[in-house]
Amino acid sequence: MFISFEGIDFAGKTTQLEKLRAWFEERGENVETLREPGGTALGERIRELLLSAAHEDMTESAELFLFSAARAQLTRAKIEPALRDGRVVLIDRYYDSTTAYQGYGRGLPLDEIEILNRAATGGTNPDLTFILDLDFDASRRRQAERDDGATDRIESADRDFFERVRNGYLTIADDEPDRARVIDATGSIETIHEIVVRETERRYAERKNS
Ligand code: Z5A
Repeated sequence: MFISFEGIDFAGKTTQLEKLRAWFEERGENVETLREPGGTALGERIRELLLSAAHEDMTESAELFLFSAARAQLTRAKIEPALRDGRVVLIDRYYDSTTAYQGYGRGLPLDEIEILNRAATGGTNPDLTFILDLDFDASRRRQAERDDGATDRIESADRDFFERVRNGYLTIADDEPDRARVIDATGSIETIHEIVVRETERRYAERKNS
């Protein structure tokens, strides 16, 4: 199975991914956990370029191509081999992040993004995507509780940007109800985990029977 976690920053993606990893491992599954951008040596270098505040002048299309390049590398080098080996792949962000952030957020043409997403992934799509839905104020409250207080290049965008991104995710979920499941990210960590597990079990059973 291939499962992605999406949502604005501080929605709790990493927290839920780790809990689902533990759940699969308790069931004897071999799990690969990955994140975007990153997950390969090249991808981690691209991540540094993308998030560094030193690149304030990065153009929107350069940003789009860098995210796509990191994804192409990760898909070929890690995701496809892991799926071929029968491992479960859990990923913190995948191509929906590009649709939400560069498409709905930055306003780049969605049809062009769709073509790039397909080229970068070669059609390797998640079986299931959890969209953790959180509003901007709640995200910033969680950020304020974080110790280091550091803000990367993308986190420093304004409220309107993050509201467009959030609404973009909700549109993706409306467009693809079979794959994408929206979860209210203000619930407790345990409540959200229970929803994630329930939905995963349902999809897991469907796949076994198909
Ligand atoms: N980006 C893009 O623009 N285009 C793309 O194609 C891709 C990415 C792939 C990557 O950032 C940035 O790149 C990101 C999108 C953009 N920018 N933004 N903004 P990243 O990978 O460094 O980080 P992130 O994914 O945005 O956020 P994060 O800080 O890793 O957040 P998270 O994984 O969603 O949350 P968390 O680490 O699990 O939890 C955050 C805190 O909240 C932590 O203290 C938790 O204990 C707490 N938490 C978690 N769940 C709860 C609940 N349920 N209640 C209360 N508190 C909670």
